[in-house]
Amino acid sequence: MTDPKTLAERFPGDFLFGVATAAFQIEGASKADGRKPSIWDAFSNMPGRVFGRHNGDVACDHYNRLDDDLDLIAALGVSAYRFSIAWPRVIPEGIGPVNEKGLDFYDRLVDGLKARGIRAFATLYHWDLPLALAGDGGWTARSTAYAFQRYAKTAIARLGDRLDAVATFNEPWCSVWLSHLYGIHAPGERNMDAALHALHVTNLAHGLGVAAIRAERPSLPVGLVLNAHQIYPGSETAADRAAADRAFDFHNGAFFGPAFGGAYPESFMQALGDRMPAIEPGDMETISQTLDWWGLNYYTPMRVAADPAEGAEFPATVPAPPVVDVRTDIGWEVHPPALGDLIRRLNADYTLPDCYITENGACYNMDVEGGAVDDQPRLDYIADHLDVTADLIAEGYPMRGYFAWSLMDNFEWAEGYRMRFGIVHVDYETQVRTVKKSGHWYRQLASRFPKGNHTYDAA
Ligand code: IFM
Repeated sequence: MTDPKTLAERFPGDFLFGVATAAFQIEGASKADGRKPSIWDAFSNMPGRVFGRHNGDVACDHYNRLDDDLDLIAALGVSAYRFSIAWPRVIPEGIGPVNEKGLDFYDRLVDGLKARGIRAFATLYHWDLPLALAGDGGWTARSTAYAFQRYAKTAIARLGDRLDAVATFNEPWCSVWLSHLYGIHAPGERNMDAALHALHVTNLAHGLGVAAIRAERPSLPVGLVLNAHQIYPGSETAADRAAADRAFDFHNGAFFGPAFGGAYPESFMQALGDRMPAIEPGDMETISQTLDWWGLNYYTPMRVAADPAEGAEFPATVPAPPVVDVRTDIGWEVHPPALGDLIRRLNADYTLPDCYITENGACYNMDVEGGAVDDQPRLDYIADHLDVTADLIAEGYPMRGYFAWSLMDNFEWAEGYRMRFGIVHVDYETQVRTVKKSGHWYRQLASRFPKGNHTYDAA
């Protein structure tokens, strides 16, 4: 269903349509106004880590183009903007002095959103750990959780009065497994023991962050953004189904279990518990404080088979091929029903609060031709996933909003700038922004909201 008017009819009037970004991917100005390096500044400047050795020094130059970009967001007709705050701007060395100029930037950002009647959804951590903390072990060191707690308190003390929602972490799956076990993201470790430490320290930091945010601003809705995986077995054999269960516990349960149930999954602890760092008294209570909302970042399903290798490490799975060969330009399988299957499974397994789809979108690398970008496959991808979201609402799931990833093309981590997810094209030579076909379509949909029975007062 791609007619925006018809699609809009499927959503309640107060459904939130937004766009999302993250600081390191768009801001640039990596040395401006007291910012110090993050682990991604260091990682992207190492040989062989990021495509073309691209880095975040300039990115979309959003730091210097803030007002124009806020106008762009407003022109897209959305009622919410999800962005992240850069810890290395606010507390440049992770601990120690607070950088008022760094906070000033987010003050301007939030004020600019309010002036345009757009809700502000902030994320405190979207992977840009201050590099100075790496010297202490980064996310493998328990001290980093306490450093995060102070950063959360500092950011919320300054900005919390004008935020509409805050998330502690974006996709801890990436900053834990992808960064410490698979070696793809900064700091590029490939070590299960390090990853298990990063897992518990990150979960603890989330809990400490929730407490710090609530102590500063009890009325601010606090959440956690998870890139949960819909995991299908590669076949109906018992071995592959058991593999899918193990994969669920490893990829989802290690985050959902502590946050929404106060415990790591049993199978996970049986296999890896003796390699976990000390779980101190009170940790699990801290991690499992009730949240006001959670965010799902969904792109593609995971398909797994049992790993035939003798003694393979938990979860002992290997990738299984997609059932249909429809992929985006980054190679990710397109399968919208997985979004529905995932929400149903997660709500069956855990008691979850309101859900926002905090990221969904597709990588297609079409360029500007004749002043326009025809990215019909991205438009179709978004429309199809919104259709599934509407089905979920009709089934009674508390889906409250949808943020397109991304507002504009940006630094796609290990892929550098070659992979484009924006509904707005960025010419990195000139920094000219061109709204793509998907962006024009999204505006026609989003600008119909809030409508009718809405509860939000933009003033
Ligand atoms: O660009 C990323 C984003 O930072 C986190 N979620 C997935 C996106 C696409 O890979």
